[in-house]
Amino acid sequence: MKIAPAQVNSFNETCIASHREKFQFLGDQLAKRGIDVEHVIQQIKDFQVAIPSWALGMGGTRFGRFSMGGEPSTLEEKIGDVGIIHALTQSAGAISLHIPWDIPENPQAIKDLAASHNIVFDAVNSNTFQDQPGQSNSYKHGSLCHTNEAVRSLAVQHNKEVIDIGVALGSKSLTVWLADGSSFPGQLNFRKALSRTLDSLKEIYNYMPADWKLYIEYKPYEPNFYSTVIQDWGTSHLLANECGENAYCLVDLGHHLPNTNIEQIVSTLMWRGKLGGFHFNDSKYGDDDLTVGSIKPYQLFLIFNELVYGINNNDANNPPLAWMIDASHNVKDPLEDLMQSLEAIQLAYAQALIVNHADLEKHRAANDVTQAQSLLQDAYRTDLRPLVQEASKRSGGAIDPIACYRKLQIRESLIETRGLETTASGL
Ligand code: PSV
Ligand code: MN
Repeated sequence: MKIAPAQVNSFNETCIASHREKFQFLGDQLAKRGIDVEHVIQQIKDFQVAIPSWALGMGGTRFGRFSMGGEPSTLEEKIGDVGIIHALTQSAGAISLHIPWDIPENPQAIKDLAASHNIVFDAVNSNTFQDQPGQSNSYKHGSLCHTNEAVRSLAVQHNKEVIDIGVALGSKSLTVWLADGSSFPGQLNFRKALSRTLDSLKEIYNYMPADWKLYIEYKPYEPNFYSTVIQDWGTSHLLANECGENAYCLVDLGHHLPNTNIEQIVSTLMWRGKLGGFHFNDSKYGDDDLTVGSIKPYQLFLIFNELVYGINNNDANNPPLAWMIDASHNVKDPLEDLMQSLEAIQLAYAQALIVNHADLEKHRAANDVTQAQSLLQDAYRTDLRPLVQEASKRSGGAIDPIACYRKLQIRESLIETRGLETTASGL
């Protein structure tokens, strides 16, 4: 199903008066603080976040999964769902595919379908953490790090096939996340496992077209619980450096031990020009994959504050970043959940854009800790929702995307066409 611009416009008519009032008031307040409101709106309008093909259905835990109905079961339907989100928000103009969950049978047809929704293909993701039916060798004891050369070459070959699929779709990057590691002390020779992983990654890297980027994710535990081969950003950075200039670190917000200072990691990686992109989500305990901004919105703002600073002070030529949501939806409508995540990302970005870095540096130079802290909190505590809504409206999106989604009864229509008993591929 496709949402027509007229449907969004007529929804906007129902809330335009109260929106105008709030936006006018906020705009005046910000202008008095010397903030270029038009510039901030333009930055928000330009900001696009990719939706992963595996996050459009209900997720689940190892204890169970509760279906929502109307979930997409084919790649075509998944693209249709991203199209719905993009039509309502105008901020999700890309999809990221996980292979082999979503292998396009006819890449050109899939490309055309995506283009009809104004969607492009973001990074392609390989999967060497699950065995596929009929697979010659198992990934049970690792993939790119495996002790057996035959398994390593199977995993390398898979990554090469993923690159081929990406090339056919117009993707320009490959994201590698490895489950490789060990669950018990003694199981793995850390040094040899890392060295084998580097050799495998180099082979994948060398296969990529020259204008592609390799993003290397890290994660401290799960599904292995004693060690992972790429456990942290330092290891990812080491591997990226060894692979070459088109290899970068990818920060998934859920892939850190509790209380890790992620904003500092962002700052360091940008300083070295090695930050490739983000997987956004939120968490209370581990890799919970909750809605972005639902648990630690201040942390999200502090991360964006470092990103904006890094973008504006880009002496290391860090390339433009790849932005993607990597969340799971166990109890909420996935499309609503993704729109909540998008709003949280846009809000944190907008808040970071109104930080006066020149003043912040003055406070830092004077060691005025109180003022430095207050300056950041002041930006964070400014309610910029009307500004984000204005950006959406000006791009042709809904002032309130979730309210519009409900008004248009989209989930009901999806259930009507796809049925109640549906499962989307993914985790
Ligand atoms: C692993 O936890 C991860 O964050 C990686 O990005 C995977 O590719 C993704 O989740 C989906 O399983
Ligand atoms: Mn991830």
